[in-house]
Amino acid sequence: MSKFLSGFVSILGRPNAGKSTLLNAFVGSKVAIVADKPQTTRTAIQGVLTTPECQVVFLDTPGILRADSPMQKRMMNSVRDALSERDLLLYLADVTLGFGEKDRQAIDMVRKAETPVILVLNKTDLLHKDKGALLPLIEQYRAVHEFADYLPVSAETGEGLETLFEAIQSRLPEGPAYFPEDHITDQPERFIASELIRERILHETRQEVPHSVTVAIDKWEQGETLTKIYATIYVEREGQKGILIGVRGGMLKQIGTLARQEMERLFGLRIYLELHVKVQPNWREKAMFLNTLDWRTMTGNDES
Ligand SMILES: Nc1nc2c(ncn2[C@@H]2O[C@H](COP(=O)(O)OP(=O)(O)OP(=O)(O)O)[C@@H](O)[C@H]2O)c(=O)[nH]1
Ligand SMILES: [Mg+2]
Repeated sequence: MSKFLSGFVSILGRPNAGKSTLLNAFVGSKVAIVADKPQTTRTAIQGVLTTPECQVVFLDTPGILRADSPMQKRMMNSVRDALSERDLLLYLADVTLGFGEKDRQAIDMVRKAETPVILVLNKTDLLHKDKGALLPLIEQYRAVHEFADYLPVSAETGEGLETLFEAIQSRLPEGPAYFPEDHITDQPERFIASELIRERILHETRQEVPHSVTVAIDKWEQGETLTKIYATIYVEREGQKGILIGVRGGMLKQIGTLARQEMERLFGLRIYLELHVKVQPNWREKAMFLNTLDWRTMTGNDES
């Protein structure tokens, strides 16, 4: 009988490359929020995939960038943490974008880990030409680092994911299942709820608003038939508060309804969701608010 395999695999890349989409596709459930805007993921997100032969503990990470703000520094710290003691790294590249200096810098950070890296060429569904068109891009990546493999995929349509998974599995060491087979993430529902609210905001707003938002769950009351969740959305300026509330409260209502429906579907609970918006100038520079970015440092008034 062949031995059970298990390992830790981090998903890295520039912002918006499709890292969280790939994590969700492998896990088969939404564990990380996704948006068509860079800097969606702000902390490391675990997603676990268990098959009869193996268990892969994936870690999705924030997109690699030059950190200018205290918030971005925290994000890059979680990228650095995700580079150590891994069995394998996946570096996602968006094939619709050319290779540039920022890619070189991001790969520089990743290769310092001295761990094998698979180059995952994502969004191939957007290529009009055949995959041969990827060869020059692959050569540019190969020139900066000798990757363990070069695999085209579409995290969105699923094309190529089976081959990628086989490549991952073939590089896993023998090991135990670290989690029960139905475990898909270590994030508490409370944090997922705040992320789902933020995801709705990312989808409904544009320009600087998405980056100026953080969400805190103030209270979580688990009833017999109804769970009541009270959350505050923090923004940096009055104008952003106005945008989020919308005409006669329409925008906030829309965000609340869609976030609640998604929570009900994911958690299998009936939910009452109450949202408030508060202005907190420069929250991105304040430790207390930066703690809301990650459930590991998040605090609240009660336990979920
Ligand atoms: N067409 C297409 N779109 C994709 C694919 N993968 C991801 N996307 C889209 O790309 C955008 C970014 O996806 P995310 O998964 O949030 O990207 P990310 O790398 O996690 O981004 P950050 O968390 O901001 O670093 C979203 O609009 C996704 O729907 C793909 O294979 N094909
Ligand atoms: Mg992401």
